[in-house]
Amino acid sequence: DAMKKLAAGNWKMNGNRAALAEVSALLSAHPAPGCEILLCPPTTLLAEMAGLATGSALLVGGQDCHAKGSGAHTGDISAAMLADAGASHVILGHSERRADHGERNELVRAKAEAAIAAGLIAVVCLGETEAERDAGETLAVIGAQLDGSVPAAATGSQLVIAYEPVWAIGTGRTPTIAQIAEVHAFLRARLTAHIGAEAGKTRLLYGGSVKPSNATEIFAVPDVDGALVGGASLKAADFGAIVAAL
Ligand code: G2H
Repeated sequence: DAMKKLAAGNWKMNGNRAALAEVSALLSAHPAPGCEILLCPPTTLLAEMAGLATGSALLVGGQDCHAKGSGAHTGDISAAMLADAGASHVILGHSERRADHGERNELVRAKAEAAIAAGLIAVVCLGETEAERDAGETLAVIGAQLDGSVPAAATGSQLVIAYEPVWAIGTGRTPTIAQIAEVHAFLRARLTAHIGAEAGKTRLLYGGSVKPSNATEIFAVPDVDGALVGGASLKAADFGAIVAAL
């Protein structure tokens, strides 16, 4: 597997300009040859973080974008604006956006199309709730999310897919290794049905309570090409340890 693994940090609605010191610490401690590191800060910090990351292995991304390129959409940010601020990626369809803002698959797909058109890599998130897992619906739910959220015309490297079981986000609970393996193998096959052999170039990330103590065993799972990390990406020591486990 020649694909570079990816450790992606999602700061969510956390961090201020003082927190950029964590980025400086990360850059000096972990040059990370052979893998990619991505941090997705709040939009207020994006341009300054991108400046710090210039010339390093660190990539910077947004946490959401609008489906349209510009216009009368107060408070929204376009994919082109993220790219202009130095972003290479944008997280889309995170379960917190789906829950807090009612984002449905069709909107996530439209945003992913806009992101790709602006030259960004779309990090599309999906995952089942606890009730859906308990009902045995996990693969049906995430299959439908993938079918609805992923642009049909994407190439493999324009996409990253993040599997984030909703019940594992910020809870300290994670699926078993076998459960992660089952879902990631399913996602690779389902993505192949959409975009063919290109799916072999798409990084499939696991997300949900990834931390230094569980990163090594999660990264060893077949078809896990990295992680989307929330809470543990806020501190350079923790995120650096996860990067080192790639
Ligand atoms: C899942 C993840 C990052 P955490 O949302 O997107 O967050 O690692 O805090 O569970």
